Amino acid sequence: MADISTKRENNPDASIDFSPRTKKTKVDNEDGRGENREQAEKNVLSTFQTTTVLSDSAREKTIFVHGKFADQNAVVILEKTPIIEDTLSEIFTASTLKLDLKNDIYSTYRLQAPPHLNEMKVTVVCPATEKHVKKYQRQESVLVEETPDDYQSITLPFIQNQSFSVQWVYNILEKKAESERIVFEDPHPKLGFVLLPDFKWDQKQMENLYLIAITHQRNIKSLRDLTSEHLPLLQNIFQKGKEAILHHYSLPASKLRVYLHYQPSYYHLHVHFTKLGYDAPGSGVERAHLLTDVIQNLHSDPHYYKTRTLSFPLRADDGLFSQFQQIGKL
Ligand code: M7G
Repeated sequence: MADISTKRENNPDASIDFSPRTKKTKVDNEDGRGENREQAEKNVLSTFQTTTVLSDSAREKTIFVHGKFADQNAVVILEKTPIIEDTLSEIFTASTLKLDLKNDIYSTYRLQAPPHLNEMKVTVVCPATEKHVKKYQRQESVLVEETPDDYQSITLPFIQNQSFSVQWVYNILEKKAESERIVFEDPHPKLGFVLLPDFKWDQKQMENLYLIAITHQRNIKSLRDLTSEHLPLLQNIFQKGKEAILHHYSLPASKLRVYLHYQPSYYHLHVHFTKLGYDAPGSGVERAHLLTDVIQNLHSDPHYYKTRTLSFPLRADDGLFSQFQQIGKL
């Protein structure tokens, strides 16, 4: 879960002070390095004032809420966590149960599990920009076909001006945040990367395993920037990322979906590792590019991603949408 201490480091200018409600504890990394981590003591959400529900899903058991902490805009995401097999016997024995209906061989109940088996994952973005609010709002998308010229004249200037801050990425690379969560690191400045759990994954069960590999190189924005020159980097991420996941989680490469997003939300090259079979947000063909395909394409054409038309979904409230609309593409 993305804890609030991480958020605070991502937003060093944030004027909301969570610190009086937190305490420092000493935690040891696997390599024995001591490190301070802040643990939430009190419920910081108690001061959250809801403005609107941006989206929700009964199926996914999530709700995305826009609101405020004092005068700061925030997005709070609540997600009911999956039921873990290991906890079943405790759920069966230690819960209270109320019968809803009984009909022939069928009966339904409402169960109240002990609090520790009834957790929700909470993600807080504070202060949230207007772009964050839009990101989490339910919206229809349309598919855009972006030529290399469109990229140069429309997309590139747009993302140079208006993309999300990647400060959280630099915090990870510089060990200012989430250092205790790092699963593997190759420190090489050109070929290296940091592999760690994505903040969408609570790491409680393998079914929705989700890690990201973030490159140490800072000048590669996205798939569009990749050429055959980056093949050693991509192969290194693929090989060592798979090995680290096998070693750490005993999950073989054949159970992994390894891909890049185009367009990403954050323009610093990173690779997604998710468990095959988990319907991860953004794993559809309109946005996800398998790393194996990317490597092969760059082998057959060193400038493949510089010269191809690339499709991606765009939401109607995305600033880029109106730019493509102006040139008659949408
Ligand atoms: P993306 O393809 O740029 O955008 O992926 P997306 O969010 O639209 O998929 C960025 C990935 O980084 C996503 O899977 C996010 O869940 C993840 N992510 C974003 N933030 C702000 C953090 C963070 O602070 N920590 C970690 N560990 N992961 C993050």
